[in-house]
Amino acid sequence: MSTAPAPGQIVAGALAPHPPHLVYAENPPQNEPRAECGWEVLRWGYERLRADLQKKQIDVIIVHSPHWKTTQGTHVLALPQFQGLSVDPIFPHLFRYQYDLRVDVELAHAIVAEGRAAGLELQPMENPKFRVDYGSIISCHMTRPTWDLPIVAISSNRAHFDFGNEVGEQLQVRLGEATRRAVERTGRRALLLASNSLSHRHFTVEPALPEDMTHEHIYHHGQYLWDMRMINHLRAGRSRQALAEMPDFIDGAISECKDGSLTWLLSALGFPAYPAELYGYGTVIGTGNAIMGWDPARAEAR
Ligand code: 2XP
Ligand code: FE2
Repeated sequence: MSTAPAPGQIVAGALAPHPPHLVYAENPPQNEPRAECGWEVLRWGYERLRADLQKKQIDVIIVHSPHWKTTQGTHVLALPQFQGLSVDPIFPHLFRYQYDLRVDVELAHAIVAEGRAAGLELQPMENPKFRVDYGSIISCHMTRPTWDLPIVAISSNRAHFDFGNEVGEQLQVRLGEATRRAVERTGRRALLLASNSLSHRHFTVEPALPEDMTHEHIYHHGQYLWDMRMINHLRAGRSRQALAEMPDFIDGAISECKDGSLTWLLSALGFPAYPAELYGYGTVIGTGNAIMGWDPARAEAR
């Protein structure tokens, strides 16, 4: 059944991690390297997420990425179009991707304005030569490979790193609220993506064939336990408990949540008390990746 949500709301949210390996293994025309296979369980998870999102009317995707790291507050893409070649600095043999994307500039400015009104430091990114980060590109590609929707990309500021996890978390909660207000004010039906992995300890040696799945496995039992703990909270609708444990999770699992994307998403969604859908969990070079979705309409129907 197709749903037609009223304008001015977040129609879905997803935890949409960005290992470049997933795009590599999909072999899309935009990416130069070719793969035989790999990380299927995660890629099938994305397939199921995409199928659920197809049932929704969505005007725009807002993505918050750990790999656009800004030190002077939060930046937001704010020109109508960006194009270029995105090369993963750690995995240039897996990800060399030609991107050409459209931005919802009005919504971008609304996020900047709402964030500033809440006392946050925000800047619109208006340099036409700016190279969009690979985290934003990969999460958007895996969620919506047709690129038929405009996006708004939001940077991760360095507050967790510079001032501590608690300060960083507070800022991301406020940024999430400001994002929600901007969506409501502009009348958009928005899909929000948090681009981060969960546990994040990497292998230090890559196999000769990157997609050789005989090498892929959980790196560390303690990190796995942390991932399961957070996933169980979110699947049970305990997002406030997940938030409460986030500073310890970040340290215990060396988590990419340290860049704030998941906290921003949970805050924008109003800290869901309804269950998240788990579409897939798997490791990529040992890091823990969960693909999860929040559907506010499903929660209302309960
Ligand atoms: O190192 C990172 O942050 C990456 N995005 C690449 C690799 C695997 C992630 O899970
Ligand atoms: Fe990453």
